[in-house]
Amino acid sequence: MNRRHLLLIAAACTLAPLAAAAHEFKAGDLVIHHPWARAGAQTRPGAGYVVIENHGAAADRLTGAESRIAEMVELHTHVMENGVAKMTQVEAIDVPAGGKAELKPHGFHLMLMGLKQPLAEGDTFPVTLVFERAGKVEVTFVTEAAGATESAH
Ligand SMILES: [Cu+2]
Repeated sequence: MNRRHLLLIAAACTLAPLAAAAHEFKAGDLVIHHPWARAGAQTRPGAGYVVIENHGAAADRLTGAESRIAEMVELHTHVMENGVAKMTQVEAIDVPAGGKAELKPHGFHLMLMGLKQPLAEGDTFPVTLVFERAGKVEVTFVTEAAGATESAH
């Protein structure tokens, strides 16, 4: 992460250490809203969701992510195959100029592979999002209830 992003995040971060509290992060033209994950066992991959707005005139792309709580973080989407919804890995998720990328249940998501700890409701953990233009942006995910299909936020 470069110095400019660090300063912007420090200035913009209104993170409250409460589950489901609204929080957002800014990096250049991007505003990253309420990163959250669904609670679950350590033995299964975890899913992470976030909305990324692009207020700039240039398109960006989310090309990867990493977190110290997972061996690997993949970008996934759902596709229908013979009438069955399946997850599949994607190389990048577009964040169009003046638009947004929505990572949400049944759509694009981060898949936290090889969890080093269970995802417990109320916990927070850091994830570094990697963008083609904006570079690396560290955000804090909040873990919400196992049955959550939408963020409580
Ligand atoms: Cu997945």
